[in-house]
Amino acid sequence: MDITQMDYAAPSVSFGQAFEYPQKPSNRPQLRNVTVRDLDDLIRQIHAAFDSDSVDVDLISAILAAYDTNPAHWRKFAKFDRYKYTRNLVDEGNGRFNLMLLCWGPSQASTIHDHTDAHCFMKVLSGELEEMRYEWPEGSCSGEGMRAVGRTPLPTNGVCYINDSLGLHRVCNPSDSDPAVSLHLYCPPFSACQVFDERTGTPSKCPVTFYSKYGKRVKYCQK
Ligand code: 2CO
Ligand code: FE2
Repeated sequence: MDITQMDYAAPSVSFGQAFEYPQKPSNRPQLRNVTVRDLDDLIRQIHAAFDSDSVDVDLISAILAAYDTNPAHWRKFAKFDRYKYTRNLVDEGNGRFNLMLLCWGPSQASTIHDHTDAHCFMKVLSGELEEMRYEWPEGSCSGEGMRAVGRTPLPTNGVCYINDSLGLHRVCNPSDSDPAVSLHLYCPPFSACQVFDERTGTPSKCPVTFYSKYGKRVKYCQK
């Protein structure tokens, strides 16, 4: 049996003093009983969860779900723009993942996009978001409209996961008065993705840029 698949929980029957439980050979957190104190603890636990060759989607989702949002933890990263939602880098995950805050003004929305073969986890930290899922368009320029396959409201503290095999999505802040903030983890990091025209399904490439890094506004030079 693969040792990484063993169950490390205490057995329900007692074997007496002599029995020793098998020890997990890493600092990786366990799926059961995940508790998260604050954003620093969340980041520490996510790093520990990535201390492995594989990505454990259930474990990362459980760690994100266990964090009870508190603006005092993440306010310094939350920067809004009046015209477009922003990406604000929080942690570069030793090159394995990017963790960022996305700040959504009232009614701001993404385009329909893919995730460049990466895992995408998101957790709502403030306000509410809505995810609309789509099928991949048939052929690259089918001329057919995009097919929506699900709409999921994401309340504060809600967690959601997507990758390209599950489809495409558009995320929006459905409120026309309140802002929203979400925490996103992309593994591996990517600097461009495909966006899709909802009417035709036509894809185009779009850069994935940061509005701020570690709380400091990034200035991009205009050529
Ligand atoms: N992936 C989008 C972006 O980084 C946000 S939607 O949630 O994955 O712009
Ligand atoms: Fe996305």
